[in-house]
Amino acid sequence: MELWFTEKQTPNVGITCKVNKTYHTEKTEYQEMALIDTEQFGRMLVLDGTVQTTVKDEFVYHEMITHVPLFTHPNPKKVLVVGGGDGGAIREVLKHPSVEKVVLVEIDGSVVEVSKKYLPEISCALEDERAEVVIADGIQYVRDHAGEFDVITVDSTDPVGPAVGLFALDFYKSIYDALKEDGIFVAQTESPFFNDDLIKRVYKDIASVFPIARLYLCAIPTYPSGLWSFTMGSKKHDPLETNIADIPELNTKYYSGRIHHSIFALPRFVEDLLK
Ligand code: AG3
Repeated sequence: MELWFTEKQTPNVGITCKVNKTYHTEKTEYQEMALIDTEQFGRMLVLDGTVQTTVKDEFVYHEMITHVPLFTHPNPKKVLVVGGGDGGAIREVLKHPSVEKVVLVEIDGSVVEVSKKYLPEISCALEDERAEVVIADGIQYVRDHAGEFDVITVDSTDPVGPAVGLFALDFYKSIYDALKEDGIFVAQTESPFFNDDLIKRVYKDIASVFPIARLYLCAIPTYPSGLWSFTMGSKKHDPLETNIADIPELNTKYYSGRIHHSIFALPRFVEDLLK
């Protein structure tokens, strides 16, 4: 018998994947979680019915949420990842030799445990000695750590349920305060096709808090519409001024020095959202 999983990305569109095996399902304190093996994308983490990451395409998201801010900053030493309990962002952050410490603050300890068990290629760096995993509310953690970080990335779920507060103006203000004087912040900000109102609002809020606000795009096949956005707020360093000749080759599959500038060239309809 064939089994298929569908994420209803909007009330009218879905992505459907053939399932080879269900490794784990759980109702955690915060959400419903499933870890399945799909024929097309390999093992997949699903939270509240939405695809979080898959073994086949996770590299795009995790490289792009980390290397863009980390190479915009001249010397990132202390990094915070809010959310991202699968550890993929941490793995990429730790490719930077300048990084002395990366803190992961994830609200749902079960996501970390299941990722360690079933997604070793994504979660491997959670055990690194430069990584600290804190199971706590990211909003409170950020409030309690003023002036500490060079880079903060917000690797959240969609802006529903536990993640709503991670897309709020007040949160961006406390992120600003948690950064050092030349700190940089990036958040995942959904699809310009399906979440245009959110992108408009978030960009406006981030631009009201940070002197430099930039949005960039990449292609992620398992996320709604396949075109995904990240929004950066920076106190001092502009990613458009990064000297890309200085960017070394890391072991990456999507990010490169060439792409560091090109991702900020936006399609007209996305440019219009930022006006
Ligand atoms: N966090 C962003 C997932 C958003 C996907 N949305 C959806 N499928 N509706 C990904 C976590 C990876 N570390």
